[in-house]
Amino acid sequence: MTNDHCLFCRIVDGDVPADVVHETEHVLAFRDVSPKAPTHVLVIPKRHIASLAETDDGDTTLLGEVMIAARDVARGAGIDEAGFRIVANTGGDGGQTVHHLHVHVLGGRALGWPPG
Ligand code: DGP
Repeated sequence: MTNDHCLFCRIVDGDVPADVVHETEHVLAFRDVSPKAPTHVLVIPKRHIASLAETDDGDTTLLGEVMIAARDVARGAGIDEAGFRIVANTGGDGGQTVHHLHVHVLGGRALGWPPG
């Protein structure tokens, strides 16, 4: 189920355009509008879940599908062998700004650590 007030739900519904790079029955992946690396893709469950903190134990399969999709995005971008990063900003201190669970797939350059 999607949420009319959620930006990423509107992307799922096709009401807001996005550069989709990968899609499965339950998962969508599209390029971040403000890329922080040569490859910067967001992978989301199509169903509205506000954040990782809002998941429950019944979401295990869906979360696995999100991670497998992130792997496939990395493979598709040709960054899987060089390395890449998965980030799930969660809540205020986590820096989450869009409240629909998403993982960032970042790569194509050497990434610094720790994050800010
Ligand atoms: P976060 O800060 O982890 O909640 O990341 C949200 C990301 O969403 C941020 O990197 C920018 C991206 N973003 C915000 N609005 C849009 C949009 O309309 N389209 C796309 N493709 N990305 C967006």
